[in-house]
Amino acid sequence: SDRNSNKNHRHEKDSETNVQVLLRCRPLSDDEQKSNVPKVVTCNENKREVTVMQTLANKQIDRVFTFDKVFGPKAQQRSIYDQAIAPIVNEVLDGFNCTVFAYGQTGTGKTYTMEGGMRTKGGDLPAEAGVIPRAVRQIFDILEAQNADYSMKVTFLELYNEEITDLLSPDENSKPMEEKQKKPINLMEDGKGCVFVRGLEEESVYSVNEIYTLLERGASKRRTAETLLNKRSSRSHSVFTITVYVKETVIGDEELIKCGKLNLVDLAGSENILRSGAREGRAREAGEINKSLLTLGRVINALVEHSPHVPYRFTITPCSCAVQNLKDMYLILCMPLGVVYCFRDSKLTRILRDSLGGKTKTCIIATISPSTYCLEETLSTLDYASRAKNIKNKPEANQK
Ligand code: ADP
Ligand code: ZZD
Repeated sequence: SDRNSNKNHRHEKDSETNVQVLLRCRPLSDDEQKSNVPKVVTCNENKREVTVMQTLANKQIDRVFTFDKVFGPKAQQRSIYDQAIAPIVNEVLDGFNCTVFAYGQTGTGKTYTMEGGMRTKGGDLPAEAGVIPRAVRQIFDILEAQNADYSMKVTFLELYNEEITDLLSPDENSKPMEEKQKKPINLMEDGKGCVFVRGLEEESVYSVNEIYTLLERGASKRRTAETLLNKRSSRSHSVFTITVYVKETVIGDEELIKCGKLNLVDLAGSENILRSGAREGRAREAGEINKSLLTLGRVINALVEHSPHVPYRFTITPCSCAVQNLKDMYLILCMPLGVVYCFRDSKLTRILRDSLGGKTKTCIIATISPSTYCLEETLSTLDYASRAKNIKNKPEANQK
């Protein structure tokens, strides 16, 4: 019936699009294979289904989930990119803002999917290259084929404990610790409520190799931070943003600049949601978070079913943030992690507000492991990703 009403109200709803949700299951690692770790996940790419085998009270109960696209353990980086991401990048060049999130438990392939394996010598893309280097390549290829008049900027940041690190700022490793001048990075809001990151290195880039060199800087900077604080990457988010400006040739004197932005986000491990609270001796709060999760689930269902009574008035611990309107709901729904981190005032949601407020095309890549030892987290990822399928955005092209 939802479909029908969409058709009948075309004039109102025709620019609405659902958030795209893709599911990727990684293969068992060599070690897991050697020790015969049982697999509990099977993927049917044609039917776009993932089946999880679960044994409850000696009975096998299968759970089946459907997504916009499903990529099994054999799926190559290139095929995921070509099928799911390339169309999004085309939209960026048409002047839309697009955001791709990787969401999932640590070790399931978020970074592998977004960044990929090592860079090789020469300009060619390695087969292991992930979404970021492929998107960079595609954007340049298209602009060059069109002989377009364009300019481009990239930023790359890491968010850890509500603190932003600029992954592109010039290397300060040569200086002793005391002399390292940390440039303050702040979130600022302009008069129109647009959020921008002040103090972030914004590099204008002119070639694929130039961006790859910047990525190298970012990757090594992150590795340095990682050795200083173990396991940082599982608890931090990274956001790589490309902004493209293309000059349109218009008949007559008018000059239009089309602007598109692509955010590629590698979220913190989803397992941090509930465990971190308990581990830090906040078990009581963890219980409250659970309660909030349930309430959040009810809100989502009400929204999805267009129920007249939406129980908006709930609070999220530990930050106690009441969701007051639909826009805020989007922020939280677009990012399941949001239940703990991402409220109106979290930095991640503020940075991405522009992209999550409804005008952006959003794609979530949920990553899972096939191993029986990950079963619980896998089900939680699948549940969240399934719910995210129901979020609607209303993309609008930018024009300057
Ligand atoms: P996460 O970012 O979710 O913590 P990683 O991207 O670091 O996970 O992946 C964990 C390990 O599994 C890495 O060694 C990575 O190379 C490997 N891996 C993940 N996904 C795949 C895949 N689809 N194919 C092959 N190896 C993978
Ligand atoms: N995942 C690798 C980086 C890591 O954690 O080190 S792969 C891609 C996107 C963002 C940052 C780095 C990369 C990456 C890379 C590897 C080594 C040196 C520089 C950059 C990469 C992979 C393939 C093509 C281009 C860049």
